[in-house]
Amino acid sequence: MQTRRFAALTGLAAAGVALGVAEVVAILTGATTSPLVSVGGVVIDSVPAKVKDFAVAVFYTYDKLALSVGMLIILAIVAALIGILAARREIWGYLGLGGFGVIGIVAALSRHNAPWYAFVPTLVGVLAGAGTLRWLLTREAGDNATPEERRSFLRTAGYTLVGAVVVGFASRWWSTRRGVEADRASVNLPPVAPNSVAPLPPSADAGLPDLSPFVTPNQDFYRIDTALVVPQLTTEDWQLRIHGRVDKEITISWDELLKRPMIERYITLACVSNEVGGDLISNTKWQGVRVSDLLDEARPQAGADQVVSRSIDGFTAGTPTAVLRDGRDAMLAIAMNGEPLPVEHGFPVRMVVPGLYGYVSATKWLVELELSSFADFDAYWIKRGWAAQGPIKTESRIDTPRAGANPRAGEVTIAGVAWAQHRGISKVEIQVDDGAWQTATLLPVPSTDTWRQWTLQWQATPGRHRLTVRATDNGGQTQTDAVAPPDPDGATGWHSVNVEVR
Ligand SMILES: Nc1nc2c(c(=O)[nH]1)N[C@H]1C(S)=C(S)[C@@H](COP(=O)(O)O)O[C@H]1N2
Ligand SMILES: [Mo]
Repeated sequence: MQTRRFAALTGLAAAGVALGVAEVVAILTGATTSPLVSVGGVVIDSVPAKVKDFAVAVFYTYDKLALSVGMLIILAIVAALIGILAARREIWGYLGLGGFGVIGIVAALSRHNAPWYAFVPTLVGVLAGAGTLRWLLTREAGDNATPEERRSFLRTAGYTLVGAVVVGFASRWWSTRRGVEADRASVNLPPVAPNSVAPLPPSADAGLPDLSPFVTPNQDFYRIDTALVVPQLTTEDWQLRIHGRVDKEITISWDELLKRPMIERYITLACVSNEVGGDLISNTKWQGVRVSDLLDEARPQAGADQVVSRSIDGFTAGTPTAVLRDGRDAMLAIAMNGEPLPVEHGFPVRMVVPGLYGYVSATKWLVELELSSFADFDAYWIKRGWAAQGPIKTESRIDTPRAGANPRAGEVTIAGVAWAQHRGISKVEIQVDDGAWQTATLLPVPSTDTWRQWTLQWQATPGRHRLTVRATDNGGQTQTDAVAPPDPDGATGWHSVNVEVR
């Protein structure tokens, strides 16, 4: 029994060294070639959409953290088994490590834009792991080992394992902080022309506790993406290629992008996965360059009805060319709230299109715009069954009082947000229990491209009450009460909260 535990520890230490060394080599040769990151990426891209919805539902946006932890647990179990097998017959240990290696190498080489040397980190890691296995097997304390020999082995193997894990995590952390964060800190945002500065009506925000602020602070902005580790793209390495069905292919660098006329706009971004009443929606002041200016230069050809925006990590979104050229402020954004884009929100450049869900428009770590057609190409989520067209649906949410709150009887402020990006909100109504719909007060907005706060004073009477909200957009469409799930093109229904007035 004791012996078996030692054997398991040997396996763990060997696998730990393999992965730790692979991490270090990957950081030196290009961080995405790491076996852990590439296998995780393959898993994310191949899990069925339903499983992913489930993961997001259970782990919220920590789904990728959950995946990493799950992968490490599975790896640890397999590594321990390899150690136990290796104690029986050494060759089994090397075969096991080799099997790991093959999976890591195939995954690394299959990733988008993988360099030819993507196999190197895994290969070096597996060799280091095999060496560690050999070395520990010779020291592994057998059944007739003395207590001192056992302790000595435990120390050696334990330190090896802990050392490998620490080195692996430290190098990953170091590469993130040093490279792209330093680059981001050194960005000087160019000024925005005075007539392009977004106006913000001073009273756009009621400033109520529990009511989502009109402008979401960057650190609170919702985050959704398929990236297991955030792509590390510096401004120096960044370039955008506009190609495909265009008369003139264009490639621009970061410096060239910054020389272009800059606009600033408040635009509310929403995720198609947002449930009724959910919080996968945020609003910020974006700074960037108009997409239409760049498209005009590239001159899309007839029939190129889809612009495929592609991220450095291979993610794609498909946006109607017509929408990008219809005069709305679709932008290549470089800043949120006056700061360079946070790395997890797409540094250095992402796309933002007023009125469309993120999955068909808001590509982060953007490096390509390819003119194509909807008939010819399905973007990332379309291949997985979501709708090719993703206009944001008219929706509204009650932020205060919160569900389950116990306000005092008397005057209670009901407040929340409503959105119908690019159409605008014209009316919000509240229903208490089965009463008549009451019209809420709408706060001013800078444009039709943002959400809109609303408030209503309610004379609350003691007891349980259900509050329901519905919005109407400027096109006269009232939010439907028909309940639909997010899949395939956005959830619908009315948001209700139950409260008990004291
Ligand atoms: N590169 C990349 N860009 C992406 C995604 C992604 O997975 N990868 N997800 C999209 C989706 S589904 C949404 S809702 C928005 C979310 O942007 P945020 O994380 O800045 O809120 O990014 C979009 N851009
Ligand atoms: Mo999304």
